[in-house]
Amino acid sequence: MNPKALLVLLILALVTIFALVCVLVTRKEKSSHCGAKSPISLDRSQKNKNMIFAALSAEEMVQVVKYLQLRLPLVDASQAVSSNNFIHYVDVNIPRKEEVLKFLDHDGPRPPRQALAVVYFGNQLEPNVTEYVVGPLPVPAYHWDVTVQKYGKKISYHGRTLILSEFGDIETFLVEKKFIEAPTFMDQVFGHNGSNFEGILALPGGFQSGGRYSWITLFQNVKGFFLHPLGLEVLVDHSSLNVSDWKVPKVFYNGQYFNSFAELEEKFKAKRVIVTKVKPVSSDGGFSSLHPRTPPLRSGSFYHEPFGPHYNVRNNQVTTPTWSFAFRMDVHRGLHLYDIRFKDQRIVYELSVQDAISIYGSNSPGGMLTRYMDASFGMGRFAHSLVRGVDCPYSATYLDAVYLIENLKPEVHNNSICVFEQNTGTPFRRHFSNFQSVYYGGLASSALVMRFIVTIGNYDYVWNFIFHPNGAIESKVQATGYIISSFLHSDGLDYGNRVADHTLGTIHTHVINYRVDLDVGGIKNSLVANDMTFETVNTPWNPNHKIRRMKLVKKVLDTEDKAAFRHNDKMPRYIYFAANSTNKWGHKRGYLIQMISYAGDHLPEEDPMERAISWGRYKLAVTRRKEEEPCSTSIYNQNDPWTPTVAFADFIDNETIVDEDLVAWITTGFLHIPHAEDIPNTVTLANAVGFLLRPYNYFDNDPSIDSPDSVFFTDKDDFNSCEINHIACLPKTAACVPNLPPFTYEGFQNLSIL
Ligand SMILES: [Cu+2]
Repeated sequence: MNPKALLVLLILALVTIFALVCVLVTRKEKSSHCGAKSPISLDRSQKNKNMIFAALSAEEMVQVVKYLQLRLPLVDASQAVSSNNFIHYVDVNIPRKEEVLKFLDHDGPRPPRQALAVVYFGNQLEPNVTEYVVGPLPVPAYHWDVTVQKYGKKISYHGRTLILSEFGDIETFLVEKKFIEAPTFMDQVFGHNGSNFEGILALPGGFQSGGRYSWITLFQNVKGFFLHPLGLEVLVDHSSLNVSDWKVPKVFYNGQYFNSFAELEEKFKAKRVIVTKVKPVSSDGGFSSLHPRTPPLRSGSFYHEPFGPHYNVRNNQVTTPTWSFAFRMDVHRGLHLYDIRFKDQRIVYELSVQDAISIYGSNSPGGMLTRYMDASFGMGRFAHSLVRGVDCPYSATYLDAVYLIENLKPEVHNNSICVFEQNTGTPFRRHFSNFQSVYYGGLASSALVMRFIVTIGNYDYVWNFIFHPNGAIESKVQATGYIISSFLHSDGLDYGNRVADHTLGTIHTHVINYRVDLDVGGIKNSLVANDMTFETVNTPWNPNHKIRRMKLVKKVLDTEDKAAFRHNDKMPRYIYFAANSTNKWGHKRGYLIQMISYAGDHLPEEDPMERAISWGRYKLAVTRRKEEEPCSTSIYNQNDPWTPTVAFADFIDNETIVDEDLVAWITTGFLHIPHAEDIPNTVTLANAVGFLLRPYNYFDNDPSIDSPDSVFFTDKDDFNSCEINHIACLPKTAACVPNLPPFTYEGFQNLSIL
C-alpha cells in the first residue's frame, strides 16, 4: 500500500471515530432528563400559617367520629338508613375572618382547629338534622350545637339530603313491591326481568314542605342509560321513615297517567294503553357508548416542562414566583381558595363555588319538575380521580382529597385535584414594530391552573381556577358528560330536540354561583361603576357644528340594593372593587369583575320554591360581609325549597357598602338546548362560563412586563443567542427527555356504584 493511500485511510478512520464520538455525545445529551421539579423558596412560617384553611386530615376525621360516638347514640353511618341516628358528614369549620387575619397578619393567636359534624337524628321523637362544631383538634374536648345560630331555626328532617341507602330502598321498593303489580304490562312492553331498568330521581319532590314525593324516570340499564328512556315514570311517596308506608300515587307511561300499577295493568290488558315499544340495546348502550368508533392511533401532543414546573405545591398551599394561595376541598361545594396573593399582596380572601343548579323543562313529569341543586349531592364528594393526559396535562401535579360522608371511615380520592401551567399557544401580549424603529416584544400566554372535575350522575363539571401573569384571576366551569333525556311523545319537541328514536334532549339551564370575598388593598372596599355615554356639544373650534363626544360615566354604588344586578338588568361594563389607596396616577386601586355568562332565567320569582335559589336572580350582587352569611344557599334547600334554610334574597337589605368589607356573589351559566351533537356526550367547547377578576389601576402599569418569560429583541440584536432571547435556547434545552411518571389510575378503587 502506498503511503498516500495509507494516509487517506488513516484520515478516513479518524473522521469515522470523530463522527462516532459526536453521535455518542449528542445521544448522551439528548437522552438527558428534563429539570426536576424545582421547589420555590417559601416563607416557612407563612406556609404553615395557611394550614388554618386546610381540609381535615383523615386522622382528624377519625378523632371527631370517635369523640361523637362516645357521646351521642349513633349507628354506623355506612350501614344507616334514614330512621337511624348517624353522622352524615364531617368537614372543617373555618374560623372567623377576624381571628384568621389577626393570626395571619398581626401575629395573633392561632385559632383553635375545629370540625363541623352534621348528624342526622332519624331515631328521635322529632327527627332533625343537627350541626355541631367539634374541637379543638386533634383531640376534641367539646361539641356545640350550632344549628340555630347558623340558620336561625332548627333543620327539619324532611329537608335532609338524600343518602345512598334511600336511593337503594326506592329501587328495592319498586322492583320488589310495585312493578309486580303490573306483571303482564312489564313483561310484554319491556321484557322486565328485575334488573334491566335503571332510574333517576327528579328533585325536589312535591309541592310543599314536609313531603318527599319523587318522580323516578326509568331507562334501559345500559352504559349511558340517560339516553335510553323507556317512557315509564313512577311517582314515589317516600315521606315516611318507615319504608313499609311508602306509596306510588301516580304512574306515567308514554304520555298517559295512571293511579297505580294495578290500574295500568288492568287498562293494558283491556288494550286501553297506547304502547310505544323501545328496542332493547346491547349492554354497551349502542349509540350512547363512549367506546371509540375507530381504533386508537398514536397519542396526541402533550405539555412539556423542560426546566420542571414554575410552581410549587406544599400541603394546602400553591406558590409561583408571583402567585400564592391556600386551598381546601369542601365535601359539598368543591374547591375553596383562600388568601390569594399576587406579589405577596392579598387580593382575595376567599373564592369558592356555592352551587350549580339545573332547571329542566319537559312534557314528561320527571323532566318538568327537575330542579337539581348539586351542592346537596356533594360537589367535592363526587370529584373523582383525574385521568392523566386527558383530564389534565400528563405531567400535571395531582393531589388527593379526603372526605368523611355517610361512612365511619375517611375516603381518599386519589389524584382528584390537579395543578399545572398552561401555555395556550397564543401571545399574552406582543408588539411588532417597523414604525420609528424595528423591534419585537412579547410574552407567551402561560397561566397556572388548578382544576377538579365533579360527576354527579349524568353531568361532569370541569372547574378551573386560572392565575394569569398580569394579576388576573379567572374562574371557569365547563360542562360535559351525558344529558338527561325524556321519552319522546306528543308535543315533546316544544321542550327540546329529538336526538334518537325515542329520546328527547330536554331543555335546561346550568346556573352556577360563586362567592368572592375580595380584599383589594385591604379589607375595606367600595364598589365603583365606570361606563360610557355620548354627550352632544358644540365643536369648541366651530360652534356651527355639534359633535357627539364619548365620555366616561363614574358612579359609586353605595348600597346593597344598587349593587344587586338582576338577571336582565343592564350592568355597567366596568364594575370594580376599589381600595382606599391610590396608584401612582392618583386613581383608586381596583379589581374589575368581568363575567362570561349566557345564563337562562333561573325560575320565575312567583314560583313557591324560587327563594331557595334566589341567588339566581342576580348575575352580580355585592353585600356587606357577615360571618352569618357564609353561603348563598344551603344543602337542605334541595329537599325543602319551599321553606329554604338559607334564602339569599334576604342578604340584600340595602345596607351601605361604602368602605366596608364586601363580598361579591357572582352567578354565571348557560341555557342548554341539547341537540344531536350532544350525543353521546356534551363537549366542553363553548359550554364554558365564568368570570375574571382583573386589575384596574391596581398597579402603576401591567405587571406582566416584569415576567422573566418576556421576549424582546431588535434588528440590531443577535436574537439567535440565548442571552438575548431565551426562546432561542429551546431547541437545545427542550431536547431533554420528559420525566413522565407511568400511567396509573386509582379512580375505580373502593368506589361505591350508585
Ligand atoms: Cu346541559
